[in-house]
Amino acid sequence: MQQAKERDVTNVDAVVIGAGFSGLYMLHCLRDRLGLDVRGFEAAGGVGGVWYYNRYPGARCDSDGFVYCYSWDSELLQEWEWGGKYPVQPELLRYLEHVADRHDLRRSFTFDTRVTSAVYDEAAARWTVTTDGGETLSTRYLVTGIGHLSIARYVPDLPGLSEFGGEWYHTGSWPHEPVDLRGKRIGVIGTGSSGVQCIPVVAEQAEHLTVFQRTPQFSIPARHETVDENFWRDVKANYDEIWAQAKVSASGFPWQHNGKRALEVSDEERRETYERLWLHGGVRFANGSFRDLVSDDEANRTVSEFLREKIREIVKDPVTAEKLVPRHPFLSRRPIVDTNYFETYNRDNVTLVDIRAEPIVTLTPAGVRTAEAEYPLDVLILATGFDAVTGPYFGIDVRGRDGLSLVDAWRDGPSGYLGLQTAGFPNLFTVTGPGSTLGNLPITIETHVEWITDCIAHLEANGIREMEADAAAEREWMRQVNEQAESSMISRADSWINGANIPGKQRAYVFYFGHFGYFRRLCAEVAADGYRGFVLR
Ligand code: N01
Repeated sequence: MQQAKERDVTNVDAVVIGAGFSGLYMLHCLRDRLGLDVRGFEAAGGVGGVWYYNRYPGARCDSDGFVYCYSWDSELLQEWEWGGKYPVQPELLRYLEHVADRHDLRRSFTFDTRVTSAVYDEAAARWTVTTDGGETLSTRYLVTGIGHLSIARYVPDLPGLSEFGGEWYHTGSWPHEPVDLRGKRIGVIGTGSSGVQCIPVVAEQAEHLTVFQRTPQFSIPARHETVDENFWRDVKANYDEIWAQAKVSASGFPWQHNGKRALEVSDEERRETYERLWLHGGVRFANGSFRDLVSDDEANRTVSEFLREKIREIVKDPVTAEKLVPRHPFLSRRPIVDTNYFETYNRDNVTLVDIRAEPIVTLTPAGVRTAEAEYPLDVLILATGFDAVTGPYFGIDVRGRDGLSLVDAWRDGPSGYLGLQTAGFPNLFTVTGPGSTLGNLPITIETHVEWITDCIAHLEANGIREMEADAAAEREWMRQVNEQAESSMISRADSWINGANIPGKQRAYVFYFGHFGYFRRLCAEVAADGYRGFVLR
């Protein structure tokens, strides 16, 4: 499609930022389904989003692979062969690269190019978008597909880091060339999903691994062996039903909780339920048992205690086991799925340092010095997470109506109406933006991408120039987001989910922790009701 150029400004219908799960599908929908003139920009050298950057040893998804993919390409669902229950990063990257090639998406993206600013021109009802490649575009619609944890990796202010004589890496921007860890003394700081995934793999290669843990975590074994050829045959034969179930489920997976409260059944039945799901493994343990684990303290205590016991059973040294037992409730942080995580602490070449009891004083040229000892290291791995949500958004200088900057608009915390738009920024759509659900992400992303596609088709067909969230509707939605979070376990712990992982960051609930199926239905109803809660002019 020919793009109009005026005085070095390229005019297009839509700009999509990001080439991960969100951006790839968004671009496909706008370009190939609506026939719009669309340009995509991606800061990385290729497609993949988080799967482009997170190449650390052991990186894999923690949603079951058979539903951690697009549902919209039914032929691909039949053709694609996942290597296992929870696909590894190279496989996920290959999948997204394959999707990009299969739908000829790369030609519409400019890679290695970051969008630096987006300024709304009210008179023209258009966005002026500039990139670090020196390009300026004028577009009617701007859509962000930048995720929550894309590139804003968090490196804590560790005293002496610049003095450290070895190599150090952050899991979220792992080098593309292999890092040889064999025979080396390695340290890992951080035991979130990234740390828990990489620690067992690193332990197998290291001469010695020292894990510096601030907060112990619950983690569920993946149990890769529970899927076999029959499982895959079954999945492929039943995909329609699988997606239908996932779309009405609580968190985007094709199963429901069992409908019961944890304390309404006998101790035996409760124990048997947890044991069965523990043997099944993976996220189903978190969202496939009793319905009140996330909302009721007493119910939650039963599952948290079950998991604490499992850690004590697996880890042979009782002192190490006790250090690994979390005090916060299960589900107050995002659930983690592991492959041999707790078992790793039974290895002779692994040491666990509880840095709350023995704080890190400084890094030295030779390693890490704590209040009690010196730990010599050749390599330090920081699995210390991300400046979530605001990190990726504030990396772009976004200015809406009356020059309002996104940084100012979100001074009290990120905000959005159904995660789709935020007041003051017309024709800016945010795929899984603030106020969206967080569960099995590909299906949440599809929900948003398809909604935005239908919405833009509606605006085009009806000659509507501008659309934005109504400020009052957005406030009311964020009130519900907060209320839901406050009444759930997620309010009982600090983490990236409420901004508490970054010192000095405004704490805020950004995600809707209610029922995913309800959220999908609500989005559809709002659209059917003439885009209730949005201003169209
Ligand atoms: O980051 P995190 P992550 N000194 O913020 C510790 C997704 N994900 O990259 O708990 C010492 O969870 C911090 O300690 P504490 C997934 O949604 C998905 O692991 O704050 N330690 C914590 O242990 C996940 O939830 C996959 O006390 C410090 C760790 O660093 C999200 O990404 C794979 C510290 C950070 O954990 C983030 O996970 C990986 C300091 N100064 C990630 N600062 C999939 O499989 C921080 N820590 C899809």
